[in-house]
Amino acid sequence: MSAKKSPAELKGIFEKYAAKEGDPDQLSKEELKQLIEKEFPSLLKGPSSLNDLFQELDKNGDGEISFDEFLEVVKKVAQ
Ligand SMILES: [Ca+2]
Ligand SMILES: [Ca+2]
Repeated sequence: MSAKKSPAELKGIFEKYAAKEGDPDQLSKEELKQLIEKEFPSLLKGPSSLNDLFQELDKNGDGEISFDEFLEVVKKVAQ
């Protein structure tokens, strides 16, 4: 499976999971978990747990992941 996804695909993935609960433009920790497990499972095989990943991604500390913050995941996958 290629980790490379087009910007449109990424936006689609983000929106699909972000819309599950609460703010449809933000990923909660549970939504991020589902997204990572389904779309980027390789991220959880490394040393960082989901909690670490969430805290790292939530740059503004509001407890949710915006699309801009989500793009940091993509950079990690692309490395
Ligand atoms: Ca949400
Ligand atoms: Ca945030």
